[in-house]
Amino acid sequence: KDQVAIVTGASRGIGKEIAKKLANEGAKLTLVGSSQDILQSAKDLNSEGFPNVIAVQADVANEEDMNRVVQSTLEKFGGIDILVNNAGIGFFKLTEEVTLEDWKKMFEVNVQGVFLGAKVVLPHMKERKSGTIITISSDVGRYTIPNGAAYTASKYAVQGFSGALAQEVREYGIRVGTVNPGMVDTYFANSTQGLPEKEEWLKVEDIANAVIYMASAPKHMLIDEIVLHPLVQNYPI
Ligand code: NJP
Repeated sequence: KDQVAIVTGASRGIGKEIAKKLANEGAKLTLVGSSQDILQSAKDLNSEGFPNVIAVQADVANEEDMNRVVQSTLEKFGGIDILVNNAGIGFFKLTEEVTLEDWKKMFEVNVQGVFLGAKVVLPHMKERKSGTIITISSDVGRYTIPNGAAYTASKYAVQGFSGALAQEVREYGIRVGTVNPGMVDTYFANSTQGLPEKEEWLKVEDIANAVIYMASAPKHMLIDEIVLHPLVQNYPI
């Protein structure tokens, strides 16, 4: 309650639902997305009775943009308690069909974006000796899948980054964790949310609930990682 959260990738899918649940819990929010759709996400929440929600159109891979996100948040709400690094992209093809451009884009959004998100909020969290950084990574940050070498590599990088960062900032009272879902019904990888063939997949609410659980854990407790799957997914544990 009364916490200030930044949620990246809140235009649609998982991020939009995380924003809604955080708003319901009483958080003040800055929503981030690279397209103009992000403005609509904030308007939707404003009209649902949440005035303390703003949108900043920004590319998570762009340092100036992310500095602007922090500046706008501090100006509007006076602090930052929670960062949800959710923005991410995915494509699945044979490695020889992945162009260098594809590869760079994947790492820019999924890895550089997570690094920059953390980098821009850390000075404020350190000063206040408190904060929670939650990254939506993936189950493929823990095992590998065919046709997904680039995506898998990007999420392994995110796991490594988050784990090391968690140790680095523990002494400042800052908690860093990841939520690692399997297949979720969203717009991910050029899909559409609500398709009948994805009925048994995880729902955006499932991931948002995990984020709320992680963010609202008592201050002395760090939940390092939550892994969740649809029962229908064949997941090698
Ligand atoms: O995807 P989607 P999800 N800067 O496409 C934004 C992970 N995950 O909700 O930029 C800022 O519906 C984009 O907004 P816009 C996945 O890796 C998913 O499923 O305005 N924002 C939109 O709001 C990712 O990390 C599954 O177009 C940028 C959002 O990101 C996270 O879940 C499985 C951006 C994407 O919404 C959310 O993905 C899994 C940028 N440069 C992990 N580029 C799954 N769905 O099955 C994109 O294991 N966005």
